[in-house]
Amino acid sequence: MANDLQVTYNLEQFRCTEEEEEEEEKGREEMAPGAAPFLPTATDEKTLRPSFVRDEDERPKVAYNQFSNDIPVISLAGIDDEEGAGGEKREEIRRKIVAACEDWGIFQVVDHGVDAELVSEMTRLAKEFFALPPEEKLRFDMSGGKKGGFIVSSHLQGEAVQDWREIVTFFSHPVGARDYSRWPDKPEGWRSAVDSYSEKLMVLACKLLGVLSEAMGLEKEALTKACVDMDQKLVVNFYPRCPQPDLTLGLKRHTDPGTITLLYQDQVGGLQATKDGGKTWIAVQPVEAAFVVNLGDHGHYLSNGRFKNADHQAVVNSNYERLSIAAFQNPAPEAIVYPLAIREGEKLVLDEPITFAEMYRRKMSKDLELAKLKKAKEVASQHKALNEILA
Ligand SMILES: O=C(O)CCC(=O)C(=O)O
Repeated sequence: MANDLQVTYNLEQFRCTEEEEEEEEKGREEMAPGAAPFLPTATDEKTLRPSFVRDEDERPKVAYNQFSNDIPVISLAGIDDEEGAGGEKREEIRRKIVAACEDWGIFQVVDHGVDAELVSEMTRLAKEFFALPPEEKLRFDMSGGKKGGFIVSSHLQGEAVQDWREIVTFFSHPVGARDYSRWPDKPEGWRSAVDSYSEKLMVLACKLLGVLSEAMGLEKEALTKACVDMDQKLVVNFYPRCPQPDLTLGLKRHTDPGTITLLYQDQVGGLQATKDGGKTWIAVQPVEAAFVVNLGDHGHYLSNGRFKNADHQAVVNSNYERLSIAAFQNPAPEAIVYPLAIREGEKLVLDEPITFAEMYRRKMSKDLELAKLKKAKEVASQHKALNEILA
């Protein structure tokens, strides 16, 4: 299962260590020393800039709106029922969630208890923010490893290609570590909407982790406790219309490093998942008022690989802009990553207990190695082609 980590992860998803921030900073500086960043929302260029053009093997294979029904939509009505009277509902929910986690590591939930008005307020405010002039958004520029704010794409050291998106990141939990100076103050009301959204999503995440804990034969709080003081990061993704969507991605293929991610997406479509390392893809059907739930690497390891870590990406299109809001529920950096339940006949997916910070560091360096290897292969094949021409 360790090779599930072969996919790339975007740095904005995690409360990173100082060392990682330095790496990120270096990466950004290498990309554009001192230059004003290019904003995809602020251009009507008819062709993509080379920095956004992906290698052929990474380009979209399925259209943004060629939807599949493979990912189950699960009603959470009855999730709070206790054992005994009414407990069958919770049991049924658990069964469906487990089946989805063993299959794709992805499912959608409805009847989840998060107020539809709050979600629509969040999306309204987010859209208004991304429509602001560049200088307003760049007041909250997150580059240089700042703890939250606005940024274009994501750019890891060693990663050559940019994602076609703009994002705002709020480090929302632990609450005591919030830095409100990094939370955009426009449009009016956004901070307080984010505040409420963060709380509601934290509650929902804990409920889902409760169900998964029980499915692993553990007490309801086991997964939450394994996160120590659970982190939450909200990332608002805005994918502008793209002039050449076949050549690029809104967000490159990755698994999330944390425990679970709750993703709200609008009705446009763009989220895609793969089970075979990116050879084939399905486009997740947007469902009104649903959250997409993705299992992350931490959840995958704690279940000893029983639950898949969702391998996914976002594609863009030339017809519509798209908005999604991800709530990344991560363990604290010092939380120990090691299987909590091992079923008969299973081999351990980890050799030793490690901290989440260490798990993340290994993931990053593996990604970096893979990026370098890919680059080296490309150069070798270019040399070969040149030699053949010159021969
Ligand atoms: O926008 C999407 O559909 C995917 C977002 C995502 O995977 C992420 O933010 O990590």
